[in-house]
Amino acid sequence: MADLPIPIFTSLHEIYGDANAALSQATRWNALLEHYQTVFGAKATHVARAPGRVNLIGEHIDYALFGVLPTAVEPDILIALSLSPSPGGHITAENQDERYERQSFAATRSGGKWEVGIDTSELRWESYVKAGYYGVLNRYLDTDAAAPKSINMLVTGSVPAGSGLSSSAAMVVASTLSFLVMNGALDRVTKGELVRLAMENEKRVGVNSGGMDQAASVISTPSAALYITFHPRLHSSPVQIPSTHPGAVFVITNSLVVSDKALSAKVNYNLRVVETLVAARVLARGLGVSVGEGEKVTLREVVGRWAGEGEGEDIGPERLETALHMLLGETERIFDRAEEGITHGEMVKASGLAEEAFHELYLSWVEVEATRFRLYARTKHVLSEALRVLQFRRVCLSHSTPTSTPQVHGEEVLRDLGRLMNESQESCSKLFQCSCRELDELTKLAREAGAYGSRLTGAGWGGCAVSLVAEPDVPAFIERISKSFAPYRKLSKEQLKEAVFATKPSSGAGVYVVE
Ligand code: NG1
Ligand code: MG
Repeated sequence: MADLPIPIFTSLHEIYGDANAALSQATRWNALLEHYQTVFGAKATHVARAPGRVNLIGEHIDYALFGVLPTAVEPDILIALSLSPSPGGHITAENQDERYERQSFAATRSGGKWEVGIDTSELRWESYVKAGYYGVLNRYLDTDAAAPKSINMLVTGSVPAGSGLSSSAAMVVASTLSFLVMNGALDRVTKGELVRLAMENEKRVGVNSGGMDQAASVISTPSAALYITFHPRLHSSPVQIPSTHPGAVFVITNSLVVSDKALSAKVNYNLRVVETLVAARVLARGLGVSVGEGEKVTLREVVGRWAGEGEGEDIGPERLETALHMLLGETERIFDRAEEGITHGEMVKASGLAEEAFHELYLSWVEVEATRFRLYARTKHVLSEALRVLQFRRVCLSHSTPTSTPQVHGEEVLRDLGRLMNESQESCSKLFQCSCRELDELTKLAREAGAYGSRLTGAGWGGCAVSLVAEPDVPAFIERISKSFAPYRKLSKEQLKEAVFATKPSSGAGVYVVE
């Protein structure tokens, strides 16, 4: 799937998967195109679209290179575009959301590179646009070439920011696509390359994320979720959610706590990235798996090497599952299990590296802030969560055709999937500490409202939960949760619809050509 070209869309039906969804989106698209003409006095020629995603299971394990199971959702970022007649590679970016001011900028050449002036000291909306620009300029345009094209852009988004539905990745993917298409470079890029480019681009805004969001936003199709693996290279395969009886639906509920991941990265996201990387080295040491002195090995690689995986090889889901089962026991022996975590000094010692080498490898490229490091708990989460992804996938695959699922088993399948989701929430909350009070409460209330399973989705520390609900129960579920979760009681009907909604998988990113 990663080798495919970027789709060029000519109808909304192709994008949203069915006629009803296309119809309900058409108003928004038309409003965007009309607004574009009012703002820029010319018609948009293209619209770059990138969807948000919901991760069904597999949280905070993509940067440890374990497989995850997300699907793109209908909410998306749209960027209407046309070339501007002004010379000099001038970009004007306007956002339909009035909180975000109009921005103008141009690329400059310095030391054989293009620069666009991304300000990472604060979270600015245009940084995501600039991040896309930076990557396209430096990868696809020669520094000695004539100036890049001048472009007018109008952005609109229906992915709530800071909600764990990956608005940031959708922004970066959409902006990367915009600059590719307007500079005539779209046909030089495959889906896989767009994922890699968008990953690099997003890192420029300050979060050392894995590749799940960009891959889900780019590679998804309306027909299935994706099992995405990153080791030894990016790979994805569709996973059909079982067509049980009753049918299953994933419902998103927003905790309404906004998590400013980029701003608090040094005490949460980036700290977890460092903790899991150091944990991989400690685990390798305890298992007698060899790791190069300056190698930033990941947990997935350590597990693979321990299980006899060759260089560039993938042992596959079955052998990986067995290895994870066995290793979960080993962690008790290898790690210091102190509840409160270990100190910096103890962590360096456990790594087997000298202080200076440790600093260079794990701390010199990232800013983190902590007095204690919980390597044991983080490892336990990552390995058990990786195992749950494989189990979730296995349940789906063994019930993927209606004929292979006798109707009486429908409930059992949903119970199995739900249980894995609940265990994931428990692990995120207790071991990885990426939940928050509101998400713990919301997922508990979701189960009480009839969900088979409920868990936070995305980075956590706020944002959304995803719940597995039997299709006929969805209206009753929404009704109950809107009464029981206190913050929902003060929302208007419209606001509630944005905070709680059933998701449909949608197609991945692409460019719509305005006729
Ligand atoms: P969110 O917070 O939804 O953007 C982040 C990371 C993912 C992944 C998840 C946790 C970014 C762009 N994405 O997702 O790569 O690590 O957290 O599973 O930061
Ligand atoms: Mg994000």
